[in-house]
Amino acid sequence: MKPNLKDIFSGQIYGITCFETSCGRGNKYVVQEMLKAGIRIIQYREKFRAKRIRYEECCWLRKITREYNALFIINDDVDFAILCEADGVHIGQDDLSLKKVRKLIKPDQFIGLSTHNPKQAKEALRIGADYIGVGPIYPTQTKKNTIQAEGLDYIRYVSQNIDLPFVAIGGIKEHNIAEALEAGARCVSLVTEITEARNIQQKIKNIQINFVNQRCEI
Ligand code: TZP
Ligand code: MG
Repeated sequence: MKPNLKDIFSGQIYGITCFETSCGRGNKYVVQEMLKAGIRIIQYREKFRAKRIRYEECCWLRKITREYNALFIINDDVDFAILCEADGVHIGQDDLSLKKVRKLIKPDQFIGLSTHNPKQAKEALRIGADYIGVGPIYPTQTKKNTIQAEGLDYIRYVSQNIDLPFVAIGGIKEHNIAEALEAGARCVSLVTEITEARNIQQKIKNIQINFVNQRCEI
């Protein structure tokens, strides 16, 4: 059975690997720090590593995420998602179509789709994405060749109009995450804010306080 993503995404940080910005620390170390600090959604996203290394890392990360009862999602590499038995696969607008990916994966695996504007969000709902990425919210250096930042209005639009779990992403930091939550995000990804942190667990704890504050306001 597919997991209930609406529940799982609620009040959560969505962790993403980025070896390039991890200050020489390996993905295994970085993800372990994320898991120890309580992150329960991990996406493996490596655009510049050799395929064999990516596969080995995915196998290892699948094992450790299971131990922590965390979701494991693989970006782009549908073949790895099948072989490693990831929980889900994340694709972008220019990747293999959602329909084709659906044909390849198991019925209990889910698909996340990156969206950058209301039109793409509506289309994601129509074609049956299980969750969507919403961003970039602010300018970011992490995703190459990405389109212009959409800003908080895009979070507001999705939270009010699109009945799908979503993760807000792009340029979100400890200092501006409150704005994203206030705009309606329940799940947020902060890639470099976490991978570049000297003390990853402490950084995550500082970020998590914002979710607690938000719950108190409700
Ligand atoms: N998708 C949209 S923006 C982005 C991805 C993968 C990168 C976000 O990285 P950062 O460091 O949080 O800006
Ligand atoms: Mg992609």
